Amino acid sequence: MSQHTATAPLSGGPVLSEEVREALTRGKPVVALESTILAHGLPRPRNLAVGLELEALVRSEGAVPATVAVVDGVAYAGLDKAQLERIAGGDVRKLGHRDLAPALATGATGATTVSATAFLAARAGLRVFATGGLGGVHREWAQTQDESADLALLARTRITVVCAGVKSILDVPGTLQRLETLGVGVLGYGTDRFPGFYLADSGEPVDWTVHRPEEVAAVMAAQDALGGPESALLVANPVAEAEQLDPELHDRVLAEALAECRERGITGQAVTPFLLGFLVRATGGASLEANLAAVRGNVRLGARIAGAWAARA
Ligand code: PSU
Ligand code: MN
Repeated sequence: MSQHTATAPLSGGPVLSEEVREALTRGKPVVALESTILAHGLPRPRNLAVGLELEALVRSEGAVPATVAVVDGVAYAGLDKAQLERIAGGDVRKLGHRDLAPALATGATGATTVSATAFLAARAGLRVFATGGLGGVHREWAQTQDESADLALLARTRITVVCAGVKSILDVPGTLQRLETLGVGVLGYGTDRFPGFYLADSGEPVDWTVHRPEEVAAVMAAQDALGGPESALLVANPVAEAEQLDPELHDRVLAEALAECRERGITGQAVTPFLLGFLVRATGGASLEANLAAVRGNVRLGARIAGAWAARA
């Protein structure tokens, strides 16, 4: 039996790889992984290597990876190598959850953002999802009203998202406020500070701190016991200080990136990839290394949380 034979979903959710389906049937830990970070957040060809590395990292922690994407109009949780290559190969769309229906109907191929990944993963019955940094409220919000669809979707999706906070290109206090308004729970993992994506500390506090995967699983169980609303749980896991981007370099280059974005009139879905790409170039790749360190840490922790969650069942 090949681990990459896709299986039709039971109830209209994404098509599962054989490996994911079997893990779900047996109550084994599974971690959903996002594909926009690969297709639109990381430069080629490194992105394909990273995609494979993240899947291997999940396996090394005893869990099964389920990378989510849409290929030729079909949504998948768990990609084979050829599908991952398609997503990493470039020229694929960026799909938020609102884009899923048109993508399916037109046979499009696209990478899923946090909102689309969380939606599809939850439909597949997955409970843990690891990514880099969430989308959120952009700094020019008062003019553009640009707030990522990630936030509203997470307010009504029962999934645990391990992230290094929200991308520091955003209005971090504004995003935290929106998460509070939307009723999305936030746990600091081993910290009482909200992480700053490339930085270990965004400068903002978090209200709740946990130190072990079992504690996260206990919070997830308590969410279910409460019975609603069906909101997500964010586990905010900081990048190690030794691996973070130099905070001074970060602040300087970010100011340049935001100015350039404004000058060029870049808006909508293009804003986040532009800013991330600008930072990579302007830091000589240092932001990329910090980004990858954060993602690796989140994927590892996601696998451990999935393990603790599976152990409760
Ligand atoms: N974090 C990264 N790289 C990324 C993203 C997050 O390290 O590319 C993506 C995620 O998929 C997130 C999206 O959902 O950016 C947010 O984009 P927008 O602001 O257009 O909603
Ligand atoms: Mn946006």
